[in-house]
Amino acid sequence: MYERVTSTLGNRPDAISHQEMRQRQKDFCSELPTNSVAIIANNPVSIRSRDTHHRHRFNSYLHYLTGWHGEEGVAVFHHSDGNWNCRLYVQPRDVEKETWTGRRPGLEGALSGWPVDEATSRYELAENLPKMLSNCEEIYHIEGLDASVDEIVKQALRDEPLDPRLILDNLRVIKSEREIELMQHSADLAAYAHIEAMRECKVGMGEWHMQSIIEGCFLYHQSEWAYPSIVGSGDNATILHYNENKDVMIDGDLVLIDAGCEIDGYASDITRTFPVNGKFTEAQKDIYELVLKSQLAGIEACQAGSPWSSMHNATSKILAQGLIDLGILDCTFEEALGDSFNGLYRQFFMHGTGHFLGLDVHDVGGGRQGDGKPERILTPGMIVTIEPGLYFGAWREDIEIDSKWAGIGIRIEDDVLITENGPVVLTAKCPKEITEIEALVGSN
Ligand SMILES: [Mn+2]
Repeated sequence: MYERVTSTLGNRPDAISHQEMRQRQKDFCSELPTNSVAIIANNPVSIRSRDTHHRHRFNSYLHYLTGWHGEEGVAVFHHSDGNWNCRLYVQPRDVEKETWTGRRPGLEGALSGWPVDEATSRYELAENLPKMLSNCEEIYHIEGLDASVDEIVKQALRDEPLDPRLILDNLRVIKSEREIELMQHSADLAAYAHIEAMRECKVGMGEWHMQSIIEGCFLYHQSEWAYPSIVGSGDNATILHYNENKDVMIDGDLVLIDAGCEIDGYASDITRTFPVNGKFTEAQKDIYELVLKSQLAGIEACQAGSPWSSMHNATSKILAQGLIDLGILDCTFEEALGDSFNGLYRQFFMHGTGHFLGLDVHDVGGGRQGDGKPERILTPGMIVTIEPGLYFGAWREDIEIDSKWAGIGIRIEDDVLITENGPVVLTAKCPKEITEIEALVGSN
């Protein structure tokens, strides 16, 4: 089943170059005041059971600036009068330990294999860092990642550390050409994984079978999930973050799959909803076509120069009007829509229209800027998701709906690149028209 995927997937683009990461370091450090230090720590390792750990995932900021992907690793940037220095603290070589836990690049390997100026033993951090911090003007640090670094910073500080994310998020929100290539590849692989799941889907299979097809496809292509895969059939599709994936899929139900993968850390994020038996009922079709119409309007709203809220405004108007037209809401359009976050239609569409996508699946950059900050203006190089949905959980006691809609949960999600020439759907290879889906589901 994977051969036809490989034949159409194409080669994986090269990872981000050292030159590009050096430019990121320069862009970051040039925003720091002179004689300041920025510490970028790694994500902690977390216990799964006794002496077994959850699979470690590098910190996205550390990876963005240095490409480092080991479990340990702390990057320390020192900026002074336009010059900057990047020192990476890593685990030194230790053959005895490496025999148990895997090979380490060590200091020499880190210096030659990563775009850093110096590599130092992790065990010297506790001695070096306090000296450095005592002589600098400003300290930038993300708290809560590495307890040992938190402690050093706390000892050295007079005030709260400054947050380097405020600078880095503005850099990360605009994707470079190489980043877009990597995200296109991530989108292609996720699209094909969804297609495989549709092809293999049969009444009586388990939600977990769909999950195994999708995640098997990721793994086969040296990728992995970017977030826990959601496979919800029937009423399970109306629970937004359902990921138990433990029920058998029943004739007549829909199944909602929200799954995406990572390529060099860059996420894709796709949702498709389709009938388990391959044929939409009239009621399912009514809701599906409404969600699709709203999603297409959301994508069309992804225009450079438009404010972030234009995407949600586009999807919500169509959903509110559509719910009235189907007789699900009995009220005026104004009552249905409200301010697009509090209208009556929110009973059935309770999440946002989309989010930024990048090294984090819910990527940094915050579209709806709060605390008096203006909202983001859509700019070429930004990548967002557009994912409206409608959910009529039969289990919900808080809503009154005709039984023909009960148990329908539909979301359609694509990844969209903002360009000067309008939106580019990176996940366009994943079918979403009713005729395409009906032809594909169970076809294998
Ligand atoms: Mn999403």
